[in-house]
Amino acid sequence: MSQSTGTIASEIQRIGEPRPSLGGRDALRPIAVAYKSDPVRGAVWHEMFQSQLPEASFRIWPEIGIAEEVEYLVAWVPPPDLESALPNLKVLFSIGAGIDQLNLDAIPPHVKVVRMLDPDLTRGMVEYATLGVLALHRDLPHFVADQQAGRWSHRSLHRAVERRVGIMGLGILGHAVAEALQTFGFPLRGWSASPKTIDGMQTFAGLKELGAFLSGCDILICLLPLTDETRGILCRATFEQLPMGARLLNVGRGGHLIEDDLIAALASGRIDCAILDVLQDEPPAADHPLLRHPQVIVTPHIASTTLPQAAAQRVCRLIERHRSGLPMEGVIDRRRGY
Ligand code: NDP
Ligand code: OXD
Repeated sequence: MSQSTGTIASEIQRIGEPRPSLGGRDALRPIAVAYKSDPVRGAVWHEMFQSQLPEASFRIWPEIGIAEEVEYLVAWVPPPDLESALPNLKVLFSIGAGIDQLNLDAIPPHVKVVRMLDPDLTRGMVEYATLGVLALHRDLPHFVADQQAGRWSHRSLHRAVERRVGIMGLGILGHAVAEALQTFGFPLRGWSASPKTIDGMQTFAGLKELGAFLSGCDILICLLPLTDETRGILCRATFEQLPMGARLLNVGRGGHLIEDDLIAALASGRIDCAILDVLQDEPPAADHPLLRHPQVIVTPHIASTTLPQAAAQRVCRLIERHRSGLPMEGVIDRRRGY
């Protein structure tokens, strides 16, 4: 399967590239990097910086020393008063692949925002999405419910070639998931913002083609970023355009799904069963109706994650590129919001 834009392969290649030499004025300037996230993972980041970018002073929040020196921030969520807290910030590295947790309006326009692209994160998502699609295809949510109720009941087997799988979001993750699913023989289709040509996959783009896309999804996977355009996209109107008894895998964000609409669609049979890795509120309340729903399997936002070693190594290489005036991969487009 090939795509017109370079994705994972080019990412892996770039991480392995030799370190660019730091030239010009920047070579002499000390590098101060602040880290504001889980401190246990932060200790691993610190060690990696010591070995990978020893010239950098790595500071774990809130012990960041002289704030004016900090030009790079690694964070899941930056401080709300970012502009005054780090007045000389140049780059904000998000620890996540998604950046919907950031308030872009509060980040000064000259600060570049870079999301996490990581081959291990992609591999993790491929594993989870494959697991989820096979589980939905083979009726696992029903068998789990049967077991819990002490029932032993058979269901008829469907061939993968009879189960059409549709992926919303054909970015780094959606494309990698499509490649993996192709080996099982599922007919694949995908939907993105801009038109794409991908071997072995029927593609659709934009709201105009959403209905045509949905009408052929027996299993729908959501791998979209959460933006103003995609918030609440998994709603009644969307479910009504799916074939009756379709199945849903949400590995995007909880904000994509209108949870009450899913509960209604499960009750009406419009949606047969679902696997959700993300929910509106994380963690959800203990009595959240989807947690105990017999047609739903929920996992606690673990589909994939970045290992701190690889993430830190990646950020070291990106800082070197930035200081050498080279472009960095993963810089988000603020206008699009992803
Ligand atoms: P990318 O930015 O590489 O890809 C996003 C894709 O979504 C692109 O194909 C884009 O279209 C498409 N898209 C965006 N907006 C729209 C829209 N309005 N209509 C149609 N298509 C749209 O993202 P990734 O693949 O790296 O990641 C996707 C998401 O996965 C993340 O944003 C995050 O929310 C989620 N995620 C979840 C994890 C988990 O553990 N559950 C872990 C990591 C990520 P186009 O190509 O035309 O731009
Ligand atoms: C991410 C996530 O976006 O963990 O990286 O969901």
